[in-house]
Amino acid sequence: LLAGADPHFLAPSPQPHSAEQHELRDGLLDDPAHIDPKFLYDALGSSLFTAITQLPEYYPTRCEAEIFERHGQDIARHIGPVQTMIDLGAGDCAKAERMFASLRPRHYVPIDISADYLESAVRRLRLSYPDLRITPIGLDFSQALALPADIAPEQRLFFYPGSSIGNLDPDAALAMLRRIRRQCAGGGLLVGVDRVKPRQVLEPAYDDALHLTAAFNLNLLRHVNGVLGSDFDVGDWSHVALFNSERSRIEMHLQARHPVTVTWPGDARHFAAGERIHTENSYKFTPPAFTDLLRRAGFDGIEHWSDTRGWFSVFSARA
Ligand code: AVI
Repeated sequence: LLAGADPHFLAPSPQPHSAEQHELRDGLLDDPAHIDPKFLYDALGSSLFTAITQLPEYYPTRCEAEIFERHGQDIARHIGPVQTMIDLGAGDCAKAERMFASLRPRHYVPIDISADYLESAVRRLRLSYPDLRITPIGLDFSQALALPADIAPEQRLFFYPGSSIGNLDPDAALAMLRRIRRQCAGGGLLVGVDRVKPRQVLEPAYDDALHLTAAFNLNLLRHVNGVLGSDFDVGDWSHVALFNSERSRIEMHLQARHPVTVTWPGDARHFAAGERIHTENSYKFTPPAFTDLLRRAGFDGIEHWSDTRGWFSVFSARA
């Protein structure tokens, strides 16, 4: 009866209500706990990732740039004329920009979950390429791939660089490639893929001397606090990156430095010292394994190019 006078009565429900909150809650209560790597990419996380790509230890970006530089014309010949280039996970748009000279797209559609970060990159691009039509889309394309209907599928070249496909588990990677193929029948896909190599090269790329990757991983907890209303303290956790050779993937985890209880509206979870939250996988492929994945997704006309050390490959395929 006195509900109107109780300041707590109309407080938001303590149960998680958004889809993201549900997803986070389920992952945190799972055993072992996990958080989807998309939570790495708030505005600060996206900036940290851009910084990571400049680290001496993080070879993928430089290897891929070398491939585009040395084989750009060959790649463009394989693809043929490009009307619309759809950039999946565009970030700062720098990778696509490197291909503009050889691919000469008329329309560029960068898609990224971090819409603010994308907007500032697009503002810069518009100044440098006044004749290029640019349609930025802020979207979590891991969920759905809705594109403007006025772009005919055969005019679509999907650009999926940086080995981001490697951040999906095998089933999800296959599903994503199938979804892309359905969206570009008669068009194509240009995709960057990181290759299997010795642990001595792989692990420092994900655990660098400047600890930027540690900051990138830990920042996910601050992002999660904002979304879920949890009370993660970054100081309670340390960054772990290791190569799981059986599953051909780098794994990133956050490991409790001491016993920690994390709470959020409606729930709590206790973590013992040393207990981990799995935050990311980054799969590494051999060229035959990735060719096979593309074929299973329905692509053909598959060709690939590699850097001089054979650490990274770029695949072109027809849908
Ligand atoms: C975006 N993605 C391809 C990066 C990778 O290498 O898996 C993300 C990353 N995680 C740690 N460092 C970089």
